[in-house]
Amino acid sequence: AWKKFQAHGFKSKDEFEKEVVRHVETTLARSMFNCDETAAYAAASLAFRDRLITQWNRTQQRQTFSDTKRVYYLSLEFLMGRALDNAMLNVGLKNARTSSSLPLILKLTASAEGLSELGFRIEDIIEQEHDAALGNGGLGRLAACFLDSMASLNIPAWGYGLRYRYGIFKQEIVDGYQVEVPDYWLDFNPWEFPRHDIVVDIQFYGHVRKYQDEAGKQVALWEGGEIVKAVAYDVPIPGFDTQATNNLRLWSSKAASGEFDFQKFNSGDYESSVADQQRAETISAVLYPNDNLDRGKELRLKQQYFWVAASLYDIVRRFKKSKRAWSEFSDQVAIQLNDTHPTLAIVELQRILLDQEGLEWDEAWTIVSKTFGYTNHTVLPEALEKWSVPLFQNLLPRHLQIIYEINLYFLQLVERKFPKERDLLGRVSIIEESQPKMVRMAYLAIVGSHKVNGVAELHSDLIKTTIFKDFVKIFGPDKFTNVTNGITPRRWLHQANPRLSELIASKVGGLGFLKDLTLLNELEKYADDKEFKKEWAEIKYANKVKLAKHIKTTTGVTVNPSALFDIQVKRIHEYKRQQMNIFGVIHRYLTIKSMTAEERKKLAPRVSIFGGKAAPGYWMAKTIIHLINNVGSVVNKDKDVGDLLKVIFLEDYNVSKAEVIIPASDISEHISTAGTEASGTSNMKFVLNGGLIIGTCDGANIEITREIGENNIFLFGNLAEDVEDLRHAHNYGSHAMDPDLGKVFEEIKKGTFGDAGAFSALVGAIEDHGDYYLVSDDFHSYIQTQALVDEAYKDQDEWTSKTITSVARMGFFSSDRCINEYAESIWNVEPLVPEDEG
Ligand code: DL6
Repeated sequence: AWKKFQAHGFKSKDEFEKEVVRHVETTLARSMFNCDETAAYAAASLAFRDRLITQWNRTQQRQTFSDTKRVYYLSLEFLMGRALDNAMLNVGLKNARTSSSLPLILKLTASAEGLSELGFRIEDIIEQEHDAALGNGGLGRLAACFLDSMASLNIPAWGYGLRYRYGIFKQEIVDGYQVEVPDYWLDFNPWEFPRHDIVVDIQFYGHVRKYQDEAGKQVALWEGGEIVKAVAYDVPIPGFDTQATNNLRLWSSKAASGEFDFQKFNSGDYESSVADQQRAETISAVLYPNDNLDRGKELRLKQQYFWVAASLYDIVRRFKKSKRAWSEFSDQVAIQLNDTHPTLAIVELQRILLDQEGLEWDEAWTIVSKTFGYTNHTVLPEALEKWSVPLFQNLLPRHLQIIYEINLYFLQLVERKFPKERDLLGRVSIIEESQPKMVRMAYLAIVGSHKVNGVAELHSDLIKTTIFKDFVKIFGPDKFTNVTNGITPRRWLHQANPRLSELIASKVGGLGFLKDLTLLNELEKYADDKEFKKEWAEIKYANKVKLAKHIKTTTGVTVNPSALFDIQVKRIHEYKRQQMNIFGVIHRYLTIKSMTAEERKKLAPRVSIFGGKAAPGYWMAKTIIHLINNVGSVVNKDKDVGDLLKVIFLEDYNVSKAEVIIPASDISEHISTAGTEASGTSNMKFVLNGGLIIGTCDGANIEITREIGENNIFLFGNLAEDVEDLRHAHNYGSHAMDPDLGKVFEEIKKGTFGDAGAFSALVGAIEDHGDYYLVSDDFHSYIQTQALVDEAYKDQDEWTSKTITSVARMGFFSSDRCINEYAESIWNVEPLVPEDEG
């Protein structure tokens, strides 16, 4: 294995060391004497990057020469996290077959030893890297896991996204409040290659002129307006245990002139001389920080068009090089729309084929609708994108015409199929007849795609029976399918939890499970093995000690690593119900306070850990953060309580922090109102890292239960099918508050956790305004189930067995399985195995 490793990694630690020194001295122009950790990180990354380039070039050439079908994954978010650790894992293992008795952590051989000889610890070097945080939450992280899986499975694929100058903001907690700080992640980024030769002109505004050409054909010409340039930046995506290295292309915006206006500058008009440039650069400046919320801002539509137009230009250019007929386009190209954000790509391809390539409408539309697949990630009405028609008319006049035409043909089809159903036409029209009229992007995505999928079974069923019900009737059920989400075991087990990964490898015949996660089922026979359980529990404890240290350094609070770590980390949102969690914590606090010393002794100590960002304009979510912090500052210094309860809010939750937090959980919370969380993916990460979960019957929790068994999960709460009736009852009948929740509210109102007024809206939403997220309805069952968790945790031996059994049964949740399903049932693409790996 070592020999094979040498083929594409570094031949020895000396070679790696030499490369690092070379980069320090030549690329960074520093001497080894003043090489600090930042410089060592830069040099190590550049050394690994050099290895990636060779493989990346080879993969691209092979894909081009073999003229194979490619997948293009269009996502406005890619939440990549750190790259160096991942590159080391993937490059370091190159060509070493995982099924063989591979040395367990090869990456440490060359890189760790090499760095150590230079005087650095590899962990400290990895810590230097700034997360690439070009996403909000689940949707963006899913895209990153998919890139890893596509490369690892040798699927020819490109990701296309935006190169935001500022990714998601950094969160600081000041006096218990969230404060947003810009994220200057691009200060130094060795993982991208600017492609100054790949520049695309993108047009906005202007008008459409229609005329007849010499052959008498109607032609539409989009004229005038303004041009902005899209510049490509490429990020290599190495596969694991393969040399295949795919590409993520991110577009950056630049003024068409590229320079400021000299005339204005010379006449002293300094400010406006740079205005055009700044306006152009604004397009790719910031990631909109909303998760599951659409705000309909013009700049966001500009971002969307800028990105899809540049990407399609690129895709079409690549196709045209093959000299194939247009009718073969969908044999060569599969485009997946990650939610509705890239839906304009459907319209843009139709425009290119009609206006630039001169195809007839039907011919063009057949190609378009065979090319696209659309993944829906939410049923929340506030997240379903709609754009105002006047906004569209102004920014993209030709696209609006095409949308109207798509809609016309679609409605004619509906009318033919269902001639008596006049209401249906209004319901499914892509144009909503509101004031102003709106373009319904999800409907456009459905009409223009050949497959539509949800991201977990319940979610895929829900979209078919609720928001897209009419479309199932029109197109038939086969157009709608499910692909349950998954996670990459490389990052979310091996990288985040190397000791657990090694222990598993020692029992399941090596690291092969990182490529075929179902091999984990071999572990099940160790669920009652004393020695194995001991090691397993020791690793969990060590991970908790590591998190406890992080908590101490970042919050100053000392937590006991033997306590039950109860974690909820995800975006803060009312539907995810962090408010229910903190109300439960207050209930626990009040219970402890009312207990005798004897009673307290019987309690399992708990640390309740929260983390997550609130969208800056989402006031209620910010109030939840405020309450968590205020409860923490009361509880954590209450001597009556001591170690029995600690409440922690971890600042600035992101991918690299998740890699420390997730392996340390005993229990994690996935407690959304049933029917609201499309899938969730952190639920999978927590279980894969040997934690149990408490959750509602929602999203992928349901399939996790199916796989790991009801005895290994703590489920509670109302079911999705009951939610509508309950809401109706709240609005039209009486809404009796749960008595325990009532006591919690009394305490908040008394001012125990600071100014009660600050939390009146949070409490009022439940007490007086319909309790839309059913917090009161589920509270009793939540508290009772938490009591079961306490009980179960007392039997550490049984708890450990449960976690081992659960991990053994998690094979289904690999993003490799997911990508195989997409490849087979949606994209119709085959892997292209690198030449010497076949
Ligand atoms: O599919 C990835 C992820 C799911 O796991 C989450 O349950 C879901 O909330 C999230 N959806 C969005 C939707 N945003 N938009 N648009 O982020 O997708």
